[in-house]
Amino acid sequence: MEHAADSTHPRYNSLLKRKMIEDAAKIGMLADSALIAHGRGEAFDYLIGERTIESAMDATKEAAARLCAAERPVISLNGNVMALAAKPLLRCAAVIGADVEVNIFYRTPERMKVLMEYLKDAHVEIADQTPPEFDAEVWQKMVVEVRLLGNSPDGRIPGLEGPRANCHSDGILASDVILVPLEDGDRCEALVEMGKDVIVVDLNPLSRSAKMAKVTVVDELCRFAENLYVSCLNPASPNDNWDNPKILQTALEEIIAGAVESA
Ligand code: PTJ
Repeated sequence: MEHAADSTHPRYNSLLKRKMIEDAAKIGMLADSALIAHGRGEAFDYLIGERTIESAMDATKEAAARLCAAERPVISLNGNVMALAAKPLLRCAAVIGADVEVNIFYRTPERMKVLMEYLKDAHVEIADQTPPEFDAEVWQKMVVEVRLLGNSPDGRIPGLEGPRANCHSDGILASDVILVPLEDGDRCEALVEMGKDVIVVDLNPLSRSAKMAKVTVVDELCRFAENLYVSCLNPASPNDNWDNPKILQTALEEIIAGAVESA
């Protein structure tokens, strides 16, 4: 990837993610407000020390446990998520046995076309990149079994107005456990209202989505996706006594401590 900074730059990872977002914007994958959303995430990541805090790792393991134990697990992908982590999340879907569904807030036919094409290409690439844990033939089968949904929605998320409610009746609508990274508050609430086990990734522990979700991972999406893959290789059992408010409180305390330390 052509890039303004080399890998020795102290902010290399952050610059690399900006570049991924910029490139995705150029090809029409993103909502107009995507860069604002990314900037907000960056600010929180800066305060959290650009690292995976212990409570986020615990939440990631719980997410893996629930997704792997689910009957109809689905990973929902929006523009920002596709730009940053389409391939790692496809790898996770293959291990979990989940479907992926492109489901965007600012839905236009033009964006959906670009996103679905991008997803198909990523799917083909992932099938050819066998991780060391798997035999190539087994891996290819696992990847091929991941359905790529989003193109022909025939259902709607109840309680939401407009095209953002559109989804697949055999995908998001039928899911029991759903991973919605970087979700907006309304849709998160609507999915919870439907009785789904909603897992959110959001660096802002104060966001409505973070507060609404059953499991919230307060971590940067790319780090989360890598950790989720590893956790899904050897998942624990879901914890029925999961204390999500405590996870949010711990993240907030880490952010405040980080800000005080660096002041
Ligand atoms: O592609 P679309 O149309 O579905 O639109 C996607 C965006 C992200 C633009 C849309 O859902 C949106 O406006 O989201 P919000 O309400 O800005 O919320 C995004 C949340 O994700 C914010 O709380 C950010 O702090 C957080 N965030 C942004 N980037 C990251 C992140 N959290 C984790 N990792 C990131 N890389």
